Amino acid sequence: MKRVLTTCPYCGVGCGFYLDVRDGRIVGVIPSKSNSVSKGNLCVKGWHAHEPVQHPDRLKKPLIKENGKFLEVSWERALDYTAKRLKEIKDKYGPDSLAVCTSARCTNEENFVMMKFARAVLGTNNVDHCARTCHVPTVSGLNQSFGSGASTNSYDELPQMDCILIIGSNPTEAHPIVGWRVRTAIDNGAQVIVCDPRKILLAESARFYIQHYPGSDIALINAMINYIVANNLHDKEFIHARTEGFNELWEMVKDYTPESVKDITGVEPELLKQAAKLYATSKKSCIMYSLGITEHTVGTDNVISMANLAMITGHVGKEFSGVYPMRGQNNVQGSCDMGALPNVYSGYQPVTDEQARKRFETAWAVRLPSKPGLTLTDMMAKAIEGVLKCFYIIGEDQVRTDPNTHMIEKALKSLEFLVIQEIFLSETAKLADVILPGASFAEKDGTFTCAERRFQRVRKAIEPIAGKTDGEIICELSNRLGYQMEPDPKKVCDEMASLTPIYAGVSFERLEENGLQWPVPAKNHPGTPVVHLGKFKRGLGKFIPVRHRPPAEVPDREYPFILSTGRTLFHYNTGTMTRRVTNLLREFPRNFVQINSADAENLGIKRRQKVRVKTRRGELTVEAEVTEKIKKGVLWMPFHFSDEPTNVLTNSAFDPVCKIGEYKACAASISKSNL
Ligand SMILES: Nc1nc2c(c(=O)[nH]1)N[C@H]1C(S)=C(S)[C@@H](COP(=O)(O)OP(=O)(O)OC[C@H]3O[C@@H](n4cnc5c(=O)[nH]c(N)nc54)[C@H](O)[C@@H]3O)O[C@H]1N2
Ligand SMILES: Nc1nc2c(c(=O)[nH]1)N[C@H]1C(S)=C(S)[C@@H](COP(=O)(O)OP(=O)(O)OC[C@H]3O[C@@H](n4cnc5c(=O)[nH]c(N)nc54)[C@H](O)[C@@H]3O)O[C@H]1N2
Ligand code: SF4
Ligand SMILES: [Mo]
Repeated sequence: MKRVLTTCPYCGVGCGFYLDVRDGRIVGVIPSKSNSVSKGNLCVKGWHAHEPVQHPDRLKKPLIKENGKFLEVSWERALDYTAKRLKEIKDKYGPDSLAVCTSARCTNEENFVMMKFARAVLGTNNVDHCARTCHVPTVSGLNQSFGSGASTNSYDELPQMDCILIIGSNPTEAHPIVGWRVRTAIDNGAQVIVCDPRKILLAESARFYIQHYPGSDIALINAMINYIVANNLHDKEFIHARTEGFNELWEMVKDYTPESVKDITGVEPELLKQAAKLYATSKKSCIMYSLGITEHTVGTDNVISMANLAMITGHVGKEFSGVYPMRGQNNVQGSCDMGALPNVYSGYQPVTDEQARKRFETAWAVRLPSKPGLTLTDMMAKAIEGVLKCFYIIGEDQVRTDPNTHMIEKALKSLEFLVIQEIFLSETAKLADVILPGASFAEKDGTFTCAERRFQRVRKAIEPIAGKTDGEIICELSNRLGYQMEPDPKKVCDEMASLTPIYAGVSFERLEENGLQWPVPAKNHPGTPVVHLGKFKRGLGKFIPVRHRPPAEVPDREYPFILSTGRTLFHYNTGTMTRRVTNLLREFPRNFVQINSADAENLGIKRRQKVRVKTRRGELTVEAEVTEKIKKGVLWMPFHFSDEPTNVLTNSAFDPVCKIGEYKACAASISKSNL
């Protein structure tokens, strides 16, 4: 028997475990006690992480669509055909008629290779990935405030905090092992403030639970800042020494008193004041936020208001403080870091920066495009317009996960050529012209970077089930297009480090034990658990005044509810993997909608009754979960169920700065269904 130490392929926490391999098959998962992130713990998804890997539904052969039907073909034929079509489209319409989407489920090395493929081989900066639907406001927001768009502090500090403000984040379900750290903090005496339209599990043990309306976070935070400054609870010394723009912020938040925002937020002023006071006056306070903050048309501004609150109280730029954006996918931090974004190379070096571009051009011996590419959001729009002709997508199921499914299907059907590299036949894969079967985390070497900026090793336990890793597939296509690329993960990691100053000290050898937290600017640098110590990355931290703006769609007579969406503990995103694990499927076999008991009573809706949820974009019949836990006037649904796809309902209105869709608030109606 072989025991292979690796990193969990699901959420951004980054737990470590061993895969037990017997006769070429993985037979079990054993938590790693020495892993500094998980310390011997795993959540239920981690414990079952090997099951989807060997599921009979795995794609094992390349497929080409002919006359509407998929035919199994050899690798040679699939790769030759794909390379030929990519070249034809590039020659006919130019490089910017092609786009690639990388995968936050894949390794850093695969993301680096894919962004290199887009830029150096296809000749376009049209490269993006699911951060666009997730934490891209964190990158655009924190970057403006602090100069760097990642978590400021580390998981290990959490158990010693005095106060944790959790806003729009549900760690016990979405980041369970971080949720466990928060519980440890509570056991150690920390006071928790939860701000969430749903009474999540941690709200039960919170000192203050604020149940505000979805989409009212800026008003809520501005009113907290107002109360803190008006009552002289701000950190004047920190503001003076380390920030700029305080007067502008204060001028603006003067309008946001706890009393004046009550109608917008639905929160009693006294509760808001007490919570603000607790956060401001606790010695070791931090903020933890996630998609309740980012997935809005005001996502970037929401994130900026997190930074404003942290800086006004001096709770950032030191140990036991900070802003924790809980990054979602196992490697979404890494995909961003590797430059799988339309405007930057690895390490957030702008494609418009001539020096950076020259460095990559020299290393890669090609001319690179200098104009930033399209975001995922714009790619879909350009496909519908007929400008984008070809899309090569790795490990992402946009048909189920992008907002407004009908529009996404229309976009993908408008393309001349769609290539999907997947491990399962996802809904998006069904629309492909070619499907290239990729390899799961258990079949490859590489690294993932978790939400505390930690690079960790991923190690191969079994041979790729379909014969090739994702990195190998990309490189074989590249070679066919006349540009030699090397898939060996170790060499790719070295190349990445040599081109990226903030990861210059990263190498496979140095990641053996417990990984490394970036920045790691040199081979002898120990990594950085806390960033912005003494000085922000941008110099002075910047207060940016942001005003409340309502969601793109607000309730009206026809659609009187606010619909929000998100996650449950047992399933992961589209559920392509977790719905193939019997124990997980048993917990939640189908979709549902949460509705407040009083609203349900008014509409005569009973527990588990079938209801019809409708928005301007579509409708869905699901079971009702009648509960006290959700705010009156709000509905909530998960999006894990392919057969009952929640995103036919959601709104694709987007944040103008970073183009994230508004998954967390749209107008909806609900009624009893006679189905
Ligand atoms: N089990 C499981 N874990 C996962 C995932 C999964 O699918 N399943 N997905 C991973 C990914 S990709 C991500 S990005 C993370 C996401 O992790 P989270 O962001 O923590 O998960 P969500 O359930 O999307 O949303 C968090 C909370 O936001 C609240 N919320 C909704 N609207 C608002 C609002 O307007 N304001 C505020 N303040 N709160 C609001 C919701 O009620 C919910 O409790 O989870 C990761 N981990
Ligand atoms: N309504 C609603 N919709 C949402 C959200 C929400 O809160 N509400 N959240 C959004 C967020 S935060 C995110 S991150 C997106 C996630 O959206 P997606 O990234 O589309 O969701 P995943 O289920 O993670 O899908 C990834 C796909 O990758 C495949 N895969 C896994 N590992 C590998 C691999 O190693 N190689 C290859 N080639 N393929 C692999 C899986 O089979 C799966 O089909 O969903 C977004 N959609
Ligand atoms: S908390 Fe996240 S990383 Fe850890 S075992 Fe669960 S899904 Fe995997
Ligand atoms: Mo995400």
